[in-house]
Amino acid sequence: MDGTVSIGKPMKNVTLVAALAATVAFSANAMTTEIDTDGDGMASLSELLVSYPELTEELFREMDTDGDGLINDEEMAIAVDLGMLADPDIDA
Ligand SMILES: [Ca+2]
Ligand SMILES: [Ca+2]
Repeated sequence: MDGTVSIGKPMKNVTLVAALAATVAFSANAMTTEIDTDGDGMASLSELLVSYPELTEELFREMDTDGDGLINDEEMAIAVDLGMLADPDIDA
């Protein structure tokens, strides 16, 4: 007799957002004065293009998660963490 019972394995579904939120707390200094040239604490597309010439408007929109047209420190940290941008702290 084959008495095998198939039991579905519980899926561990950790949300990406929660993981990112924890990471952001440790990389709050992602925004640098090198990028934020006008010193308003936000990085615009044109400011980012100076440091990241390969940045596309499409990628910028993905980074701008709250859709205000500017990248704040948190959005910047997430973008760096996801590998969308190189870490600005690294000396080239
Ligand atoms: Ca700025
Ligand atoms: Ca934004």
